[in-house]
Amino acid sequence: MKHLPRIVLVVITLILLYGTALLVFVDPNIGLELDRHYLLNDTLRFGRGFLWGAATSAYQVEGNCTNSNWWEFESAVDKQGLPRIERGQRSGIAADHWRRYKEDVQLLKEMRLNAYRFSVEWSKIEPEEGIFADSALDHYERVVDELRANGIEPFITLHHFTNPLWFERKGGFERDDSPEILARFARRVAGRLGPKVRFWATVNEPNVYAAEGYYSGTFPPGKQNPARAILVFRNLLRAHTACYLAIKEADPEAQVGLPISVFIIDPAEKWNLLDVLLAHYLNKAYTVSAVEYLTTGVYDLSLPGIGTDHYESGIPDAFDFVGLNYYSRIYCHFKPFAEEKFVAVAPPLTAMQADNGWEIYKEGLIRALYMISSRTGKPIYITENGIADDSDQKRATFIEDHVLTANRAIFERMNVRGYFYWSLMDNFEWTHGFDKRFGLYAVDYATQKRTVRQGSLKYKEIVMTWARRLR
Ligand code: IFM
Repeated sequence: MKHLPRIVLVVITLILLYGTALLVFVDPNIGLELDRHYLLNDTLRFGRGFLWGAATSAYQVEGNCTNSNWWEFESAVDKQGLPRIERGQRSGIAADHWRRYKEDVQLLKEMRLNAYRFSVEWSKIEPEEGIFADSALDHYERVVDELRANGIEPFITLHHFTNPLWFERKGGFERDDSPEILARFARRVAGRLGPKVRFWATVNEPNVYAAEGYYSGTFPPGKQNPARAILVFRNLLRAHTACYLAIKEADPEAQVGLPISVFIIDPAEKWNLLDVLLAHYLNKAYTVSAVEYLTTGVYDLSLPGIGTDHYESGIPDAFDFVGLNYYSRIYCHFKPFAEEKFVAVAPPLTAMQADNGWEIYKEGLIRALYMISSRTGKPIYITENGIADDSDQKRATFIEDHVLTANRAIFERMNVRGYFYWSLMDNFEWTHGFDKRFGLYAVDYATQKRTVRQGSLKYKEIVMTWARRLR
């Protein structure tokens, strides 16, 4: 009995410590809710130069990227002997965008968009190391000319997940000299297209590339090696800086940035300190580290129990904008006694979901914008945001909610300069093959006919309202 007061004191102290740790590590915006009716009644604040666009990537739409590591990966099997791509699908001619780009530029125009984000396929431009195919560069110049002739701003991604086979075979981004190898390519492309192209995205989603290719092993080269994932992430960030310098050398006026994928990572149980700490560390490693690298030139990654890395480029501030690819959030749960120390938990059954199981969570967009804006203060382009929705029941609301959330972010003084819907048309969604339908336009792969989805017309309506207000 006489020890009771001390025990009570200890318990109270522990509760206070637990509560303080929760408060320190939990994202204060975790419970944020934006009322839809409130967003709908808000004034549109997108400025005159706002870029309204749609995005694609070369491998996913062009077809015949036969010289790429993904082409080879498509015919490989995993450790269980299962095909790497669902149902063993192959990208083949994809959406035949290589041949149909003129028709596709008209799709952008029809949607009243003023920008197009697309990537150039490295394996077509540099099919052998150091040998550049002028015919491929001619092709991309024609695409740029076609866009310009139709009043559409080209926004080029240099590297969107795929590598030429020669580069993959010699070690890809595990190599110390990989940033310079990509920069040589950047120099060549910017030297050719530079005068006609103002916006450049260097390396698409370095965090996804590293995690999928080297942690989960679902992307090529299919490795499951956390230390390699951390190294590859570092080299991709270094590659960004090297490409930034190469492009600026070709055209000092160019606007060069890095598109980062931000999945909001929330704790599966808000009161579980282990989940909260895990979410904190995962967000920091997966996205915040890339944003901080941009501003400071320092790559500091620390995932307790998985790995750490520290690298200083000595070149801070090598970016003009940040690209934000935002789709959804995931919940994480810490499992101290399991072999796999943490797992992603499915969203609550009540949550609206896309066809690929991603929770529809518009508030995550403003949380991601805030995370970037508070750390960089630089312009942000939403370089991807979209939904896999074959039945087209959710697309219109998804687009409206996310665009109006971006509008809200502008009201809150975040420097949002553009919005690109992913994607212009249905395409090869990596390991899902053609099954997931993100497109503003549906593609019938038997005929390659494009048909506008009704839900996409909401996007057109928003852009037209914006244009009318500026008049
Ligand atoms: O299709 C991809 C794209 O290549 C990169 N960002 C996410 C999209 C949807 O999964």
